[in-house]
Amino acid sequence: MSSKHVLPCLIAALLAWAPLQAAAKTCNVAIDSNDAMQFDKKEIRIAADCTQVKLTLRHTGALPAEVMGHNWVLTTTANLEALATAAGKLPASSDHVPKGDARVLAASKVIGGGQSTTLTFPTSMLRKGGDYTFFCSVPGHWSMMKGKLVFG
Ligand SMILES: [Cu+2]
Repeated sequence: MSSKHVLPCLIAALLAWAPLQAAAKTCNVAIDSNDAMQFDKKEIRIAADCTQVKLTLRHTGALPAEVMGHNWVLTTTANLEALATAAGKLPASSDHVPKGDARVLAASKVIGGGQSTTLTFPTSMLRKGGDYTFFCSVPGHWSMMKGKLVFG
């Protein structure tokens, strides 16, 4: 091969290789919460090709965080009750999320009426077809504020 063919060959090789790399794709999700201790969604679907989720939690109510604060926590449905119970015993300063707890797959801070918060998490720790539940871990809220997260 002559040297003038080296560069085109190199470019062709790179182009052929590029699609083999997993394309990063951030998927946006929004969920609202309110003064009536409710989320506006019972299910969140994440497409299988999303490598990352950017979730925005809004609080459309007017009550302050100390009275009617909400967060968004993701866990497996199997761990829901134990995690919600443990989180509910934590002080407000912790955002009701136990630090370093492997059962917490993703968690936002607690917000009050008129506020919003965004969190980003990778889908690499989710299994396609796995059974996941999102909930609000503010004490007493999870029985009303929960839903399914479906990946895949
Ligand atoms: Cu709540």
